[in-house]
Amino acid sequence: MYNPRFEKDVFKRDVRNNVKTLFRKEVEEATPQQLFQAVSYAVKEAIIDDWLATQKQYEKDDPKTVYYMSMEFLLGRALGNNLINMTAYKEVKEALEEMGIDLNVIEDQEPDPALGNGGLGRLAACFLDSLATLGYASYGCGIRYRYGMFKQKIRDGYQVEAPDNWLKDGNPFELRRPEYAKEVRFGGNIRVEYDETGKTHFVQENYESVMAIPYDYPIVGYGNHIVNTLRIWDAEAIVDFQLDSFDRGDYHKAVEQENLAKNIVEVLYPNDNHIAGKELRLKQQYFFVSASIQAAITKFKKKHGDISKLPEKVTFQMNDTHPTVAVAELMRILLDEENLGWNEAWDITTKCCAYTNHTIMAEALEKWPIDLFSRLLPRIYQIIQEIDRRFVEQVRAQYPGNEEKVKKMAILMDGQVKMAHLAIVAGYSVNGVAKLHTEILKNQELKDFYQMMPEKFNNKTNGITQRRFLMHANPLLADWVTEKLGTKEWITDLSKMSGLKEWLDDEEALKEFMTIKFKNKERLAAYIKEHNGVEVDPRSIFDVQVKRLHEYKRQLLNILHVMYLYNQIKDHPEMSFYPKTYVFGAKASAGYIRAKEIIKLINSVADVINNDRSINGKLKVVFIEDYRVSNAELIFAAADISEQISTASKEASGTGNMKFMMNGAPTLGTMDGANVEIVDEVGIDNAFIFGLSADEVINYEQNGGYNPYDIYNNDPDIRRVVDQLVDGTYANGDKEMYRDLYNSLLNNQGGARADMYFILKDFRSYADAQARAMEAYKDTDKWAKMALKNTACCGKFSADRTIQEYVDDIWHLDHVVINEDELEY
Ligand code: AZC
Repeated sequence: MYNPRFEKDVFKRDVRNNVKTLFRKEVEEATPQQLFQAVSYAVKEAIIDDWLATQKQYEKDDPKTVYYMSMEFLLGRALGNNLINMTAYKEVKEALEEMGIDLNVIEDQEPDPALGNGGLGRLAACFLDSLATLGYASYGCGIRYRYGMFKQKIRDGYQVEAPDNWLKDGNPFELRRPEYAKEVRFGGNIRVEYDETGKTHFVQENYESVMAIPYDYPIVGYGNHIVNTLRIWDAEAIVDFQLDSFDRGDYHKAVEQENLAKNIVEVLYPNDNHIAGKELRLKQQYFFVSASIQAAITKFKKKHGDISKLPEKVTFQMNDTHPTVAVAELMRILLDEENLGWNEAWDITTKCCAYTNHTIMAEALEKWPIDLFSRLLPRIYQIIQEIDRRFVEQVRAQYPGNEEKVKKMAILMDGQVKMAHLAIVAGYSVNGVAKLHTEILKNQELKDFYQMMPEKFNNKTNGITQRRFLMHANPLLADWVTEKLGTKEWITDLSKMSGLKEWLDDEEALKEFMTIKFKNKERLAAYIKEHNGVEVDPRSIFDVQVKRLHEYKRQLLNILHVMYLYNQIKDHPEMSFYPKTYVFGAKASAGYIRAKEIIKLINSVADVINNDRSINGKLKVVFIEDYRVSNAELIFAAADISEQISTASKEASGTGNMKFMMNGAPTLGTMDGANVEIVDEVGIDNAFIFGLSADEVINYEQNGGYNPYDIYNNDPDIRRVVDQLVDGTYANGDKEMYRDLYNSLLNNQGGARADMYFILKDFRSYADAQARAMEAYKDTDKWAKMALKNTACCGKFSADRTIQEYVDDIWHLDHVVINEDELEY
């Protein structure tokens, strides 16, 4: 792909100029951060050309557009990724080298835009990348949080949260677009008016409002000149600081509006798979949803006029239930502003909205107290009441006399607004994110809805973008793949990776593959040395679990097993043991106490083991501070083993599992989420599978669980590690520090079953899988083959494949092409 701005001399001149105009300095005097800014603005100029060209093309082709509505976009750094997708990475790297600048150092100056928690937010970012790369018109719609995901510090083994002031040096890639601002209203009351024709009008009065100001963020497609837009909204007060309003005593109101605006976009809620249930969160939801839908309708009407045609040109995908108020907001606009009748409005809405479910964890299902909801969103609540009334009528018609059904399925029930029910009732598509997950939705969690409207349900197994997680994260492997395949096609068609299977029996190729892994392990070891002060041996097995900290993900199982291994090594110093480095990375949501105890335990175990000279460095444990997209890229590339050990049925899909696989790390995991499909692709012999199946787990759950004492009493090794939680071994003699973890494994506590995530139940089987993995690693050739097989079989897990399925089955978007010859640079 050609862009004249990346010609070396032009680019170098631009960087020099930027350093001058931005900082009044010469390149030689500029700080790395200033150079990052200067380079980014030079790249942005190139992007803007394509951004304009894309808008022009869309204007001409008038393609159907998807609005991907999400509270979270976990983008990760932009500079490197933009260069890759502009196919200019290598040229720019060289140009900068000629100026004495190291691109890697410059990239490290960029703060991670961490506008998301974990899987759901990162998936949204991958999807935008794929949409642009495949040439589909799309907007990401979200919130421009002033503070993204907190920065994690580890102090004395404990997690400490620090604010993430990611915007403090400015954000070179974004564009503020005040001309597209929209007003969003909260609270007040609804007055009913009748006009001369007798038509009813609903007028919101005594409300508070804020101005939503969009910031546009370019989403660069790979090598196709397409640049889509992520539109994230900032809030500003609507204050007319006119003296007369002070006189009228409105000063107070002005200050309130100022505060409302400031609070709404202040911070991302750091909960993953868990709701906080705070009023401010609902405000955030309605704020960005209302602004985004208003903007979409304005845009549509400017071109089309006839609102009934909306479903032909627009579709709203709701990323989990967080943006589900979209349904009612669209109804509000159609009813109150476009003056459509209910049936017409409903017909349009139910052809425009679709819903993705990302979890079956009960604590993540959004339900809002009706009093809070109706106070904050009075008109929206009225509309939901009417949707609910009509839906309940339908349920009664279909299941006469079955009030149980009504209770289970109503949107408004027990004083709550059930957002998932709203999404399913109004959506034309409901999808899960991996085969197993979708089956569980259909047969367990959403069974009643599936029975009533089976046609809505479908599966879209998640994927990841190879542009970031292979090309950018692992340039050595990316180049090797291109060389071995003899083509770069894999960059936009990951199924091409299967061509690597030809090299599975080629000793030379396997050696090269493992040498690359080794270099990546050295790179990570250097990072660990710098950030943790711990020396790890790149020749040891890097066994990695990085993801949000959650009990269902079972980091506790992993660390208990490390404690068990340590006991074994101490008891049998002579036993054959391949040196292992266990790497953890995880943020706990700030209020999740047990998750924080697990972090502390991991660090305590690390402390004891890493400082025990008697084991000769056979075992190391590292907790990587502040796990985030940028260091994840280093970690995936360096992993030997991918730990995906959630309690079966709990992890909807997982996407980290795919990133490891792509980078040649076999999965050690349960048959959960997308692990099942990974095993399908790579073959059961190229993974280490253990533990209860989803059916078994569900079966236990439906029958009151199991008794962990049966295991504790009969397995001395397990009993020993569990007891070590309360004998002071890892707490300087303090027997209480981990008492809660101990109790969680053995005793029922209030509503929670003992060992509700089946850690002890799966322990033996996990230890076996660990032992099998170690045995396999000892056979270097066999291991190399297994690792390469994983990379070769990752084709299915590209987000490009996922997005194409969304397009074919749900969105029906039109493919857009930009003809390079027609570009006027
Ligand atoms: C996550 C799921 O836990 C994870 O399994 C999945 O891969 C990911 O979504 C993307 O689909 N869910 C969340 O991050 N959060 C919520 C509320 O589900």
